[in-house]
Amino acid sequence: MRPLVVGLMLLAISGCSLLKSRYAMNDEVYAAKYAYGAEKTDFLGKAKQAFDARHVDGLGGMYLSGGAQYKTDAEKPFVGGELGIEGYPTSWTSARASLATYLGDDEGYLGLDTGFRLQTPTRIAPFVGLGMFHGASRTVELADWDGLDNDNDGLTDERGEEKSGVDGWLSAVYPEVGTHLWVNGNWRLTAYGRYFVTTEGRSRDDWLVGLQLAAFGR
Ligand SMILES: [Ca+2]
Ligand SMILES: [Ca+2]
Repeated sequence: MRPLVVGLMLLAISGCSLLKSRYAMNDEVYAAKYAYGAEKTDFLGKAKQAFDARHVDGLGGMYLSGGAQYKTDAEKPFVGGELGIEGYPTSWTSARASLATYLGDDEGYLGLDTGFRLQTPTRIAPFVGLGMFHGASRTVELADWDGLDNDNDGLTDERGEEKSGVDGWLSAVYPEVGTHLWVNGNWRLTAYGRYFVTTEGRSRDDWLVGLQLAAFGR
């Protein structure tokens, strides 16, 4: 229920501000610059205030993001999620760091994801970036042969018994492409594609596409 309410609120907020040419008046820098809006007939002025996002210089915020690997075959795709922070040292660069997790069929990874992006200082902002993930891996495997009650259910080596363990490390680097949309002065929606190149070998390299929702402030 709560996600639905939040979603509807976001939709309402974005619906309102998407129709405004002075979309970012809730940001003090933008608001100061466009305190006096362009005249109704000043189409260039209107367009400028509708697309200008140079106010993002110096913003910092938090984000949630989630994505899934794009697979054409029947193999179960990786899904991933992040909770992180992102900041704009300049209006056209941003850097981010997050706690990230990636889950596969019988393995999972938890670690640190970092990256930076180059983007246009505009309301709709295409970007390119580079990121890295380093994390520990947890795998689940069959353990119906080792003489141990691995899952503590009182039965030893029952059919299908499994064990899990932190057994390794995954590192990945990825080029990233995507587009941001500034809903208003501090909410930003992002769609991205990342091409993961991991220490698991080239056969596991693949595109991961996802969405990111970020809230910024000064
Ligand atoms: Ca057992
Ligand atoms: Ca066992």
